[in-house]
Amino acid sequence: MTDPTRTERTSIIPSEGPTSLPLQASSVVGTTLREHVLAGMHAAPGATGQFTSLLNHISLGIRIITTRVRAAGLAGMLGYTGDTNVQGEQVQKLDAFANDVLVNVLERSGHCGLLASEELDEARFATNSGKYVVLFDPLDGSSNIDTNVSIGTIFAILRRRHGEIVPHVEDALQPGRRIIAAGYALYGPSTIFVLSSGHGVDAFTLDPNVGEFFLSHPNIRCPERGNSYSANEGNYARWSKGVRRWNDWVREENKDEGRPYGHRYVGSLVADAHRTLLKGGIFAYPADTKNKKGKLRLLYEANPMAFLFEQAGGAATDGHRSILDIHPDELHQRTPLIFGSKHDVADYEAFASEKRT
Ligand code: AHM
Ligand code: MG
Repeated sequence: MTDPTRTERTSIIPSEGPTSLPLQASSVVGTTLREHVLAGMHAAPGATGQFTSLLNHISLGIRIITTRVRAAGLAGMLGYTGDTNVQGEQVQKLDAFANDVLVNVLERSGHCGLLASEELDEARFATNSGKYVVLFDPLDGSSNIDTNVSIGTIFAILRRRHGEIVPHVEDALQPGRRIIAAGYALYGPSTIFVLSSGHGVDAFTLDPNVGEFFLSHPNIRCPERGNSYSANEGNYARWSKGVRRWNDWVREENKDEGRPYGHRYVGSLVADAHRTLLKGGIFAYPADTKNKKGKLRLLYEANPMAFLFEQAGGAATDGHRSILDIHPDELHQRTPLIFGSKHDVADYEAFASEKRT
């Protein structure tokens, strides 16, 4: 009998030299993240194990952060440190903790040349010989911590640019098209680690008793069209005419076209993204008269999500162009961010550009 949990897919870490590691889709329930990544390494001719090691260190960081998030109310971790981050926001203790954990595991991996975080003003050099760049938001949605709403960690991995002997801060400022792997961890009822190395998207669920991530959602595909939209409609009056028109349109009654769409908005990017990835539909955080460049950050929020959605057959845009095609100018650059089912994103772009009214 055919095992329905098996897939024939083989995912390959992007080519280029001996650092390339195929992530073999040993997609059987019971497969650990570690086994999945290791199988990929064994299938890659000339693989050095560095990428495998880097991913395993990130996974360790996420497991450590999980333990603190789970115990937040008990361990006296709620409340503010009193510091403000580069965005001018108060840093909560868990933000600082998650940042420290990820910086630590990345430095210890020995394979990260440069890292950048939402919680660090500047990019940080890690290991000179490390060929990878890791950009991350250690704990996104942290304003939700006090009310026990799901939060997450988001990351993207790039290679350092060619020809450099030591890392350079500019290594962080590469367009999302050059991402070789990205993922997020969602700290919800369970902790889920969603990962793509450029050939599809897989999700692993943490068994807290075992302390391992097990493959739970192999080869995720985002439906081509959904029936829900996710946006902070409190900003309606600040949106452009085109975006307001899109919002009116998704709420209009049209039985044949499946409208109105349902409204779902957690206000925690990873939670809204995960639902949209699995169920389809659209998430939109457009620019508005208050956040003229958008609110979300390109390098460690928008780009990893865009990479994952494109890998799952979805799309991500700033309203006019693919998020992954944006050439960054600065580390903490913001962007309008819209992602989801490809037809829903195309509809949004048509309204936002006023090609459709
Ligand atoms: P943060 O990086 O400071 O946590 O803010 C990002 C969060 C996202 O998780 C979420 O999508 C968005 O901000 C919600 O913004 P708003 O409260 O304006 O709806
Ligand atoms: Mg964030």
